[in-house]
Amino acid sequence: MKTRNLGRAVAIAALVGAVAAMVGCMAGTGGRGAASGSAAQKVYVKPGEHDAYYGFLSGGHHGNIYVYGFPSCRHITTIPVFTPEPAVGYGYDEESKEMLGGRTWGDAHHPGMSETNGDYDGRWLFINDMVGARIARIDLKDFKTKQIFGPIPNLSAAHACPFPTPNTEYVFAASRFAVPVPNRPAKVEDFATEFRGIVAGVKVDPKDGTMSLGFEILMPPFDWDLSDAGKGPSEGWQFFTCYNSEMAHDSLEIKASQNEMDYIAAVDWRAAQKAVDEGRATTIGGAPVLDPEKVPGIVYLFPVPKSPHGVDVNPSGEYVCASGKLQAEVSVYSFAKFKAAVDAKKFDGVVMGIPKLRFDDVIEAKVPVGLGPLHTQFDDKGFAYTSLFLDSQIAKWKVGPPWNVTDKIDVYYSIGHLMASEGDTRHPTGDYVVALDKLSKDRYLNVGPTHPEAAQLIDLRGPKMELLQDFPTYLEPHYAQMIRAEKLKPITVYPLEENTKPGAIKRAEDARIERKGSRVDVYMLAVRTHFTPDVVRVNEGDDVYFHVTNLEQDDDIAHGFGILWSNCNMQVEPGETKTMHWKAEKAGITPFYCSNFCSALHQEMQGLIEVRPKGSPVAAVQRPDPKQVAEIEAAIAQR
Ligand code: K7E
Ligand code: CUA
Repeated sequence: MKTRNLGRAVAIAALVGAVAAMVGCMAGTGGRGAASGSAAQKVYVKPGEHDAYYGFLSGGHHGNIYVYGFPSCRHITTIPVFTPEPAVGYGYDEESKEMLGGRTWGDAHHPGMSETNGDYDGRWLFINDMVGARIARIDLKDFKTKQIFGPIPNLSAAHACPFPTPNTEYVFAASRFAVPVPNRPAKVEDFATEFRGIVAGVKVDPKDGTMSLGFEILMPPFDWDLSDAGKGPSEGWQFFTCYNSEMAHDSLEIKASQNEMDYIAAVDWRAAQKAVDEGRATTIGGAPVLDPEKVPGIVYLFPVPKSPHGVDVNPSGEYVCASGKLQAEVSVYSFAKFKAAVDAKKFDGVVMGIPKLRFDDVIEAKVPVGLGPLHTQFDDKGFAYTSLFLDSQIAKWKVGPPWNVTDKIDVYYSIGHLMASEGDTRHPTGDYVVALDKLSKDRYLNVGPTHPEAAQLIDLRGPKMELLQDFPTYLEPHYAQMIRAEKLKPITVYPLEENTKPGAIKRAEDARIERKGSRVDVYMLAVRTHFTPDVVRVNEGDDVYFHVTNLEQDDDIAHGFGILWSNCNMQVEPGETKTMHWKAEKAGITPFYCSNFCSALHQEMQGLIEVRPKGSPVAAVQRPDPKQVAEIEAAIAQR
């Protein structure tokens, strides 16, 4: 026994030693590969405390936005944008249903924060629906989608989108798939002659963010891929990468990889808008379209090796960085050289009316980052971070001589975009980068063949990048934006006095049911713990519109409104009014209830719709029982 115990003690001591050595070793190398103890502390945000950053991750073909807190990597909320969301009733109530226009999906790739002087100003978040060529604006005052602009005419999908300009004058969209413009019957074999690409400049109203079409430019039928806005010296220019300059219409994975060089298009958006304002555009599909053959000086091309994907302008605005997917380098272009060549008219031919510059006249440096470079972000110390899809790594490199790679870190696995804290602004904060990995494989508990997407938080503050945390996301973030939390000041209730919705009521005595023909409008109040009216009488065949006002002015007291045996459900937030249409299909009784837990008597917050046989006699206006109204008013006054 004794010997055995001794043996065990020795074994335990050895184990403790080994663990200590391991921890020491990990700390010494910055805990790479696996998060160290210090990494755990760096992501720990105490219960009740808040994160330092908001992160907005696009939901990809889920069509929405995921909101995370960093450094904790906690999922805080999801903002429905292009896809209906039944819990809050987005796409179910009349207003949001109209905004979605009958579409039930979108493919959201690139969130773009509004900017002032090249820095995030925290007003709006724009996001593209790639497949639908639409752009949505989310108001960061209440984290709600307020406008969906599009489908933008003549555009076949918008991937290079929206990438706002430094003062949010414009967001952009460029067609991913070329089609005939205007779209008409055509043979796919005539791709090179009949098909066209489009770059669209979408104006943003500086006061309220409303989007409207500024201009479109007819482009060669290449696949326009990504974009970024010039800033500082390059402000006023918007850069777009493309692939398939071969103009193949089939077997793209082979045929679109033939050319040594594809292109970046540089658009002078002020010149383009001026040309439209001077009446030099042709109207196609209702849009003012500029043809570079007829309107010179609005767009130029310069070559980029090997099917580029991302294009990113560095914080100073001096360099335009593009990554050929099939190349092991980032190509860094000098904006000054580009501008000098344009001013000297030093062109190397013309592509469909667009002057082309020589590669050697614009290139500044080639940085050997590694295999499969896709996207680049920046910090506050003059370094860039490029995602490497094939190597499953991030490469850190010096922006400026000697243009060398100074660090690399493994990511798990197959990284697409990456997002640095305010990393695409004039003043990145240099704290974190999030790797948005395409494959998670073995990183999480197995949930069957559909794995979650993998995101990873990496600390940029030390000399070496340090992996801090893995966190899974639902399908499928592409790009993201990370903004310092103090820049956002969202409201917590809608002030009742500002609620001017036509269906709004603010006193129980205004609750009523009005009928015009077979249209019935129910003006309903929701307040803990009652709907007024809670008995609604209608006739079979009526179209009933419930205008529900939540009278609460307390944080986090939302009421739900769900109708049995229907698709009708919505959440009404404090001070808000929403309208839900319900068809009285069948005579009988249909209950409705508050679907959002709101109070101790939440379960009692319910009511009945009495559907009478067709043609039953009904009053033009019904009001709830005055005694009930008095009780509700008394309860409201007591709060
Ligand atoms: Cu996934 Cu920007 Cu659509 Cu790159 S995109 S990875
Ligand atoms: Cu109101 Cu639950």
